[in-house]
Amino acid sequence: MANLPLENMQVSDSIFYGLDEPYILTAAQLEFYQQNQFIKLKEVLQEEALMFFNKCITETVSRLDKASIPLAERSTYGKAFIQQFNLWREHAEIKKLVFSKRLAGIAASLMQVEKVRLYHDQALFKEPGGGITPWHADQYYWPLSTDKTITAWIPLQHTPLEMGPLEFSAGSNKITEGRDLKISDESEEMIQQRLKVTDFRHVVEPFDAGEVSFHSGWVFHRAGANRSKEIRKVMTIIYMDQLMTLKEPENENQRRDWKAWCPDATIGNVIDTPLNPVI
Ligand SMILES: O=C(O)CCC(=O)C(=O)O
Repeated sequence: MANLPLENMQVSDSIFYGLDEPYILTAAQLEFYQQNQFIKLKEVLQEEALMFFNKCITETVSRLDKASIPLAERSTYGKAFIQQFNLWREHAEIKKLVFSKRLAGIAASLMQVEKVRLYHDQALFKEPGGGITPWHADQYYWPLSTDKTITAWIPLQHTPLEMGPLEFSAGSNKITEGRDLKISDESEEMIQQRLKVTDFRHVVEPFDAGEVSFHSGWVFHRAGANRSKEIRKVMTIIYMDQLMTLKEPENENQRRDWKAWCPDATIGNVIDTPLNPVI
């Protein structure tokens, strides 16, 4: 595993202890998640930790990113963000964030499971001028047998509206129409129309530094374009119930995900592989 030089970066040990300190959720917060299938939580990460991981993750994404296609020539999906995966395997410090017991504890409490297992992580960097992330539900991509899945969306800086923070359609996991759509112009249009018909609240808010959101695999979400001059840097960690089993893939994307995130897993069995540790 490469340990990149983090020049001039003095960090106190407290940021690493902080990663494992419990974050106590109130009964009202747990109830909110049950109702809406997403939640935004403030002060999950300290400012110093955020600056440190911003630097580690930025360096790692720059090292791995080979795509140099100009924005204008990319598809809607390609314009939405630069994407790099499983950074925990690339950098020892990033592994500490991905394996944070504080984040995993929140995920387990919200999903009401005893422990969570890692599905994978991904960095999502929306460039200045980068386009929208169309409406979608993540679980369309996942060959996972239950809905006990959750993503921690961790902005690595304060994220005002003009940068394109994550937006949620509160409680929209209740509708099944649109679940079969991959991220595309079609998903943006069809899901937007469907969500308008029902009274789901569309939540569009900035994120403070240190604020983290959690959303379930079937809740619809999107993000606006990045109209700022800065890159919108986000790290995500995708967790599943430790007892999650692999299902027969239902589309090509699920087959691809199986190969990429849990190639040693077998259909019908718990996804207990070296790439999917319990945290
Ligand atoms: O960061 C974005 O623009 C979209 C993120 C997303 O869809 C997700 O984390 O599930």
